[in-house]
Amino acid sequence: MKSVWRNSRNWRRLGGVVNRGETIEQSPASKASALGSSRTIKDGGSWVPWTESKALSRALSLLDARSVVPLSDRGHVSSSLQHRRGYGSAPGDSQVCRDKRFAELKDADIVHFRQILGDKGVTVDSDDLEWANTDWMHKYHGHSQLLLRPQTTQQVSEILQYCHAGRLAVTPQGGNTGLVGGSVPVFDEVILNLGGMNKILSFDEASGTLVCEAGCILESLDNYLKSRGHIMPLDLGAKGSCQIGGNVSTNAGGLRLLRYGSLHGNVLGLEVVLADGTILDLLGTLRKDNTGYDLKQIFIGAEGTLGVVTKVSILTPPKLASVNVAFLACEDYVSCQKTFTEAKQQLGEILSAFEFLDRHSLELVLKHHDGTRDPLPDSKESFYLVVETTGSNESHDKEKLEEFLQSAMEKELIKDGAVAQDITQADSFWKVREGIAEATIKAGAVYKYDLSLPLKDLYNLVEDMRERLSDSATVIGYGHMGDGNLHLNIIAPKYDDKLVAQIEPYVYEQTAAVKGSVSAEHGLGFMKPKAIYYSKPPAAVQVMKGFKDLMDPHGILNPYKVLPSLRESSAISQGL
Ligand code: FAD
Ligand code: 2HG
Ligand code: ZN
Repeated sequence: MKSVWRNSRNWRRLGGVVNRGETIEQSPASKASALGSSRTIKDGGSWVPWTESKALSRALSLLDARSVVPLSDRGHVSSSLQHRRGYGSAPGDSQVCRDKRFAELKDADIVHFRQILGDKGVTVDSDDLEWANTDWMHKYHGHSQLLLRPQTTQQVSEILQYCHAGRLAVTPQGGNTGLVGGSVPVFDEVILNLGGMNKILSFDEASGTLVCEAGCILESLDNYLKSRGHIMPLDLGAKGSCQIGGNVSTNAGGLRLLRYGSLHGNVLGLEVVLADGTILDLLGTLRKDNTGYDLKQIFIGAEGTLGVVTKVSILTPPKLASVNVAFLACEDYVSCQKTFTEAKQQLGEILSAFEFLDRHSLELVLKHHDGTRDPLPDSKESFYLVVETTGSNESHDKEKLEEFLQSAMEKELIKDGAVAQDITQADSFWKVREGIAEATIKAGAVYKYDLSLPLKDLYNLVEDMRERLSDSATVIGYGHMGDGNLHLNIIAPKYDDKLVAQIEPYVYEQTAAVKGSVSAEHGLGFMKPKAIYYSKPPAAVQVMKGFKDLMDPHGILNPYKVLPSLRESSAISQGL
C-alpha cells in the first residue's frame, strides 16, 4: 500500500507522501457497506434487495384471492407453535408461551386485509414468508402465516384498528437487520413490513431537514442527501438494508454517533400509528419546540412495542469536503484508550469516528469476509483503531491529523499505522471494521452482547470471557470505542444451552457491576427483556409497563419483546 507508515517511531512514510492523495469526497463510512446496497434476502446464494426478491415477486404476481389456500387446509396455529419458546439467548433459558389472549388468524382476516391492501400487499405463502420469519443471524425463527406490506399511513391505521379490535398480534418490521430477535415474530404474529412506504417527502436545504416515509433505506437517503450537500447523521454496516423507521425504532447508534449524537437529538418529528389505529401526527420540523411533553421521544428505541413509525423528520448535517481515515495498530488496550484521549484533545472538532477491534476480530473478518485485506499486513499487534476526521479545510485537517499521529507515535501509543490516500483505501479500511458482524455469522453460531461500559473497563469482559470459555468458543471484542460501546461476540460451532449458561448471567452481572448497560444500541428485542433489570431499577421498568399499557392496552404490538412478562417480573422481584 502506497502510503503506509510502518514500525517507525517517526512515522516513516513508505512509498508516498502521507495525505498527498486526493481529498475523499464521500464519507468512507457511508460508502463502504458490509451489506453493500443489496444485502437482504438470500436468493440462490446471492443477496438481493427485499423489493427485488424473485421468489417474492413471483409469489405476489401469482397470488389472488382465489388462489389462497384456506387456513383450514394449511392448519391453524399448530400445537408446536403454542409451545414454550426460549426467552433469552437460546432456547432452554427461561421460557415464554404464546399469549392466549391473542386470536388465531382466520380466512376472513386475510380477506379483510386484501380489501385494505389489495392482493400485492398480502403474502400468505409459507416459502415467501420464510425471509420475514427469520432474523438476519438466522437465530430467531417465527411462525407467522401472514405478511402485510402497506403503502400508506391510512392503510397502516386500518390494519392496526382491525388487529386491535380482533386481538391479532402484530410484529412491525423494517429491513430485518436487527440483532436481538425483535424484528421477527415469536409465534404467529402478523408481520407488518414498512418497506413499501419509501418515499422522500421533502428536503429543506437551508435547515437540512429531511422528511420521509419510514420504509426508506438508510443508504438511499444518504445518497439522496449527498447530491444535495448533506449526509444522514447516522451510518451503520447494515445501511444497504435497514430502514429509517427501523433505525428510529431501535435508536440505532453506529459509526457517526460520536460526531452527530443520537437519534434522540436528530429526529425532529415522527408520524406514528398507535395500536388502536390512531394516527399521531408529531411530524414537526422545528429545532426547538417545548410545547408540553416531547412525545416523539418515547417511540425512539421502543422497538415497535408502542406504535408503528410511518414518517420521520430528521436533521441532516452538511457533507464536509475533507475526510481522512487512519488504520492504526496498538500493543494493548490501555494504549487504545490513551490514543482516544489524545485524539479528542488534538483533533477536537474534526474527529468524526473512533472505532476499535481486537486482533481476533481482524483475523475473523479477513478469513470470512470477501474482499477484505489487512491494512497493516506486517504488523501483528493485539488491537486496531479506525480513526476518521471530517472537516471543511483540507490542509488544516491533514496537518492536525499528522501532528496527532506523530505525537501518538512518539508517546508509543501507536505501533504502526496507515492513512488512506484515496476513497478506495478509505473504503477498504472501513470494510474491515464494518465487515466484522457479517464475518461472525459466517464463522458459526454467534452470541452477540452489545454493552455500554466505562472506557477503562471496556475490554476486561472480553478477556474474562476468553478465559472462562477457553477452547469452547471464539471470543472477539470490537466496537464504537468513542461511545464506550463494546460488541462482545462469542462464536461457537452451534447454538448450545450449556455454553449460554457459562455466558449468562455472568456477562450481565459484570456489566451491572460497573454500572454499564446491557443494551448500548441494538435494543432488547426478544433476546433480553429480563436482562433489563441489570440496567434499570424495577420502578423504572414499572413506569415503562405503564406506558405500554396506555399505548397498547391489548398488548398486540410486538409482544414478548423488550419488557419482561408479568411472570418474569414477579419471579425476578422474588429473587427466583
Ligand atoms: P428491523 O430489524 O426490521 O427492526 C428492528 C426493531 O424495530 C424491531 O423491534 C421492529 O419491530 C422495529 N421496527 C422496525 N421498523 C419499525 C417501524 N417502522 N415502526 C415501529 N417499529 C419498527 N445497530 C446499531 O445501532 N449500530 C450499528 O452500528 C449497527 N450495525 C449493524 C451492522 C450489521 C451488519 C447488521 C446486520 C446490523 C447492525 N445493527 C446496528 C443493527 C440494526 O441494523 C439496527 O438495529 C437497525 O436500526 C435496524 O433497522 P431495520 O430497518 O433493519 O429494523
Ligand atoms: C457494529 O457496530 C454493529 O458493527 C454490529 O453494531 C455489532 O455484530 C455486532 O455485534
Ligand atoms: Zn455497533
